[in-house]
Amino acid sequence: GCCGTTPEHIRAFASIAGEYTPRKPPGPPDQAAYSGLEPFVVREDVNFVNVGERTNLSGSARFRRLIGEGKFEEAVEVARQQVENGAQIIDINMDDGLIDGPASMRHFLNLIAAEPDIARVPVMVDSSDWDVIEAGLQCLQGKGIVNSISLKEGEEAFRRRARQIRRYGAAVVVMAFDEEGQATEREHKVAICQRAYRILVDECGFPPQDIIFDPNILTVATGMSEHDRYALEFIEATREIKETLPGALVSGGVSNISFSFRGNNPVREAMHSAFLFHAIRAGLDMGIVNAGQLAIYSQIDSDLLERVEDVLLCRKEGATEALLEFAAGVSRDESANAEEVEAWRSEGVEKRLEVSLVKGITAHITEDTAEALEKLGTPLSVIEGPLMAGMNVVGELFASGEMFLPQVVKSARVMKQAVAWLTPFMEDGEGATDGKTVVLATVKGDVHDIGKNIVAVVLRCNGFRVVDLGVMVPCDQILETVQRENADILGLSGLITPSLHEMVHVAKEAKRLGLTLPLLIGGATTSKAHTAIKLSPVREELTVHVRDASLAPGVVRSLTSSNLEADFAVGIREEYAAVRERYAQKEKPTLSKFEGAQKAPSDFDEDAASIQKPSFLGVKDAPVPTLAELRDYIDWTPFFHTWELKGAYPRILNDSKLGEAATKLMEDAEAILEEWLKWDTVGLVGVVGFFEARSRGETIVVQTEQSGPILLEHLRQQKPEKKKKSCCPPKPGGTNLCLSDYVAPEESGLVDYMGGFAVTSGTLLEDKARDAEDAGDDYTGILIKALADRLAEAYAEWLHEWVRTTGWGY
Ligand code: THG
Repeated sequence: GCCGTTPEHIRAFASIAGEYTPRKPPGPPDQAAYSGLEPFVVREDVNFVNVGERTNLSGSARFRRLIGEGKFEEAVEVARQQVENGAQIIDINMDDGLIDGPASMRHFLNLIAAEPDIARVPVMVDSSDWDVIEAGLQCLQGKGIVNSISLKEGEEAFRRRARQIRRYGAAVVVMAFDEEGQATEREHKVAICQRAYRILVDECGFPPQDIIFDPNILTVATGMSEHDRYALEFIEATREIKETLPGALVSGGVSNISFSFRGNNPVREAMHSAFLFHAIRAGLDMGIVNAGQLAIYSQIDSDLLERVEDVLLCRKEGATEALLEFAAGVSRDESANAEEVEAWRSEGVEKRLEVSLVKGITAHITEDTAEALEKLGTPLSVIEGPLMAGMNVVGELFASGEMFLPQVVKSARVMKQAVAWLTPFMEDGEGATDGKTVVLATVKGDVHDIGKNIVAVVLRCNGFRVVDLGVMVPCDQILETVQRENADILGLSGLITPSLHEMVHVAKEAKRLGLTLPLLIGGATTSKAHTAIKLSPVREELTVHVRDASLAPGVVRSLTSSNLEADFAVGIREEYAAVRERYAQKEKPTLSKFEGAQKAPSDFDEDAASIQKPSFLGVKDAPVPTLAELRDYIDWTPFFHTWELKGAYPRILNDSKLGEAATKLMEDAEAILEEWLKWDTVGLVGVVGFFEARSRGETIVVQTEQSGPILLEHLRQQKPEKKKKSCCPPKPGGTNLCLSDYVAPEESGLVDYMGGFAVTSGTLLEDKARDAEDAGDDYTGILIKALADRLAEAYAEWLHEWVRTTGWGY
């Protein structure tokens, strides 16, 4: 041709090239390989892959707090710390009921993508929610891992997810779940993995090395014998999976194994390391672990190791008990033996009073108080001397976090008993303290008072005079009391949202009357933001939000001290001004037009709506469960929150800081429940009703026998279309819903229904609580209320189940 190449040239090239075999283009690597900014190939010589577990909302209290507070930048440091400590992959989990999972996943992944030290490692996107996983996959650079899918919802769903993951080019963790649930035994685990392997490899085109099986690491040493073999079953399943499913990897969440020892890290770390030692020998390739916190197997204390392995390998009868006993010594030095416990009884009377107060022991309080009266001469010198000194110790221990609320309330009980014993010896008028006065009230419309009562007890312990007006207190009564008592501080409490408006009203009235005392705001519905934005601007004087009871004494002391008040006030004013500033600058959501929202298609589908008729119409007394039945429905976590022991039940019982206080509290609660179990009834009462209902636009029209139709009006969502910058397409519909859309519309001609119920556990227990409080035992009074609150919730739960299965039966 044109450049002078002749057929001779071509023949010459061909004869030279003919001596070589053609190059085979490389197929996919047969070793597992992932990547972040850098590739990570799991070569033969990689003994075990560390996956960092801490970037997990339910796996790290710190990470959860940071994400919950929107401090994503700080949360990124958790990821960095995992990588620095040797994580070769990081597992990221944003599953939490209150957090927008996909958005958080996206935001967090985008942030770490900009951090080369972190982004160099591959990411394992961990969620039980497909939307979160997909959001994650769309943000990953390189080749990540999906954690996880399973056969739990059958093969069809499994195949669909697997193919989607394959399209994103990710590897996948497959949990050993199937339609029957979680596999706990070797055979079942292996069978599920084998079935999943065939589907993935034969039908979905997965290379075996992109499959990671997780045969479920489950918690051992729980005290239930069914759990004894969990570690062994995992290890044996791992061995068999590695033998029968070529190319696939095996992984697991290692820290799960030791949940029963939460709070005791030395024991947990020994368990993880010993477990890994055996599991890796059986073929475990990878594990989700707290990177940087693995004990070295050969360095584990041999006594501890022996007991740990007895448990893990199920080597001995009673292994759990033996480890538990040993563990108690590993974490806390509970040196208090019986001799020491009694030793304090031979101390001087002042010291004995202090010990009784600090430990909350009432057994000796009258005899010791009597002795102190004899020694010091007057009741007042006993109260202002050793008793106040003891309470000051309590106050200091509380402030420094060494004592917790239930213990403080118990101390107050001891104090009250001592004072009650001394009162008959006092002259009239004696004992009236010159302490500052705090008026407390739960505002009109609100009946909740457990938290407020705790504040009252805590303030009294700190030497303040408290006038507690109780619940549902009208504004004028509150302000009259403030004037009459010449109060120094007014504290308002509220748990439900309408109380916020009532508080604004009280603040306005206080201003109108020219009352200049500072206002304290507390209770579940209140917040620093609401206080700063809605309440503070009402009056010149200070309004302070108090987040929890333990902070109340400090705030009250600052506000009533001539030394501290000025600085404290300046600090609060600046802080709240900043809150208002931020609020003012926040972008306010724009709403779409109501008419437009109304026109959006409703999801109501006549054919799909299979309307079930309730077993009766009208209102009836609800069935009442026995207390024994109800016990299983109790949600204990909020019970601990009431006492400012913040943590989830049951793990809080083993918490290194709160565990002891929580366990004692639980024992006291159980003792009361045991007592109640002996009664015929605790006074649960409920009513339940079902009614014909139809929807008319945003209105639900409810037919009642007595009073004709009742109209329930509802708001319709007016959310604007999702912003374009989000990387997922907006979901169709779903932004303009109204509660009425869930009831058949009138024009459908169908008859639909609506139900409701109301319950109380308070008809008898309220009196019991008052009896205890009248007897000077606030601790028991608050315990009873906190339990009654749990029983009401449990009854609602129980009744809801009854409605769904029996009363309505849909
Ligand atoms: N398999 C797969 N994925 C998983 C698990 C699994 N993901 C989640 C979990 N299990 C693995 N990750 C963790 C993370 C942390 C803990 C346990 C498992 C843990 N955290 C401390 C605790 O709860 O006591 C947190 C203490 C703190 O707040 O600092 O133990 O099995 N595929």
